[in-house]
Formats: sequence, C-alpha cells, structure tokens
Amino acid sequence: MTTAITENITYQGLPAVHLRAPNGAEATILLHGAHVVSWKTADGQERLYMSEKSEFADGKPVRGGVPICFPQFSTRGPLPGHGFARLFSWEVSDARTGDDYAMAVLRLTDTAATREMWPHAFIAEMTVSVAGDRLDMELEIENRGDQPFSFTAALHTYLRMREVEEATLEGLRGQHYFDNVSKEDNKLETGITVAISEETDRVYYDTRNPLLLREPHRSLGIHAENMPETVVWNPWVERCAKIADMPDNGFRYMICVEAGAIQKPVQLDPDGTWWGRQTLVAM
Ligand code: TA6
Repeated sequence: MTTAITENITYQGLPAVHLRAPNGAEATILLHGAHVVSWKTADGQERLYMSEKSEFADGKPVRGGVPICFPQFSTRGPLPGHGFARLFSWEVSDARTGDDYAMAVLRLTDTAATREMWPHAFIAEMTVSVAGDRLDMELEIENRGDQPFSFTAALHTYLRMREVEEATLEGLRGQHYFDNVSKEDNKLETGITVAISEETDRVYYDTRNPLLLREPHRSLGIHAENMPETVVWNPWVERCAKIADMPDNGFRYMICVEAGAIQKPVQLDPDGTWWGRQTLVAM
C-alpha cells in the first residue's frame, strides 16, 4: 500500500485529473465534460471502454468512458443529444485523498453559451472517487436561478468487455422498459439475465436492485441511487458501423449500463439541489 494521490495530467492533449487510491486503483477524469475516461482496478485491469477513434476536443463528445448527460437525456427534448454538459470544459473545485481513497470534484456553472441553449442558472458538480476496487460517481445539480427548472440526466457508463456476447447482466427481471430499437414501450423483462446478441437500446424503468454484470473470469456490481432508470445499450454490427467515432468491431468490447433520471424529469425549485449516483464494484 502507498498513499493516495491526486494530480493534474494531460490525457489525449486535454487537461485531466488523475486519481490513485492507496491500493493502486486509478481513475482519470477529463475537465472536458467532467468525463471519466479510465478506471483501472489495483490489478491494472481497465474496466471502462474507450473508443480508439474518439475525438478529444472542445465542443465534441468523447466516445467511451462516462459521458454525463445533462440537462437532457438522448434526443428527448430540443437540446443537442444528451444535453450540453459533455461538450464544455468543467473546472476542478476539489481534489482530496484519505486513508483509503482519492477523489475529485468538478464543477460546471451556466455561461452565456449554456443559457443560449437552456435559459437557467445552475451549478453541476461531479464527484468521482476511487477506493479499493470501487468507483463512485455522483452528479449534483443546484438551481441557482429564481425560477424552477426541470431536466433529465444520466451517467452514460461504457463498460469494457472482453467479449460482449459472453457477458450477462442480472437484476432486471420483472422490470418494464422502453425498447428504443422497436420503439415499443412497457415491455416486460422476463429473462433472469440480459445478454447482448443484437442491437440493444433499452430504458428500464424504476430499477432499484443492484445489477451484476458477469463475464467468464470477472464480474462487476453496479448500483445506482436516486437515478431510477437503467439504460442498456449496445449498437451491434450495423449501427456500430455507422458511428464515425467507433471502430467497426467496437461493439464487441463494450456495453453501456447507464444510471439515469429519465422518465420523470427532475423538478428543481430555486436553491433546490438534486443528486444521483452510480457505483461500480469490480469483483
Ligand atoms: O443511452 C443510449 C443512447 O441514447 C443510444 O440511443 C445511442 O444513441 C447512445 O446513447 C449514444 O448516443 P451518442 O449521442 O453519444 O451517439
């Protein structure tokens, strides 16, 4: 065991914060989008997928890691897809270490550019901490204006898979979901596990149970708080081939398991705050 570290680094030419927990687990967060781009457990295994064709530039989304969707999930509204939080540079407002963790807090406040798209005063804070083989990500939103506002949000986590077809996701049985491929709503999940063998794009409603993503030699526990929806996304062969910033075979090595507040927009009064969290535990 060594001591925990937080340091400023450059990742793909952009400023980033690097966290290292005393056991050697690491995370890297770009200031651009407060985007977690890497999470490695103490044994050195990368657990997040990052597309080798991703762009890393102001105003462009990063393909992989954990994009923050705010103040709009997907195309469910007039804003750019998944909102604007992932397009702007955030600032580091805190970086700390403790006996067993390293953590950083990144902050985005409204600017003329955000108000042009979404006329509200807000503070968004993303807190990321690594401790042992656990990654905690918490998004907090505060209404700094004098009018109520509403939003949808998600942590759009791209998990790295050795081979997605060999993976199974447990914990969604009995849940209803919107199928964004067939556009059918309120489908019932009847399988004990969800496996990926075709294009999959689902918003599961009201998911309260922890999830378990199993691969042949490792697993990941996934737990969300205050983010009732779970999104499961894999573009599969044809859609992946159309995604310019993803290699054609990229779909084989990823699955997005996202935590979101999507179906029922969050309403925030002036001075009100909301938070949502996703925790990943490597096993
Ligand atoms: O969360 C799933 C989803 O909304 C899909 O419908 C898919 O389009 C994906 O996100 C990626 O969106 P992006 O805007 O990053 O290409």
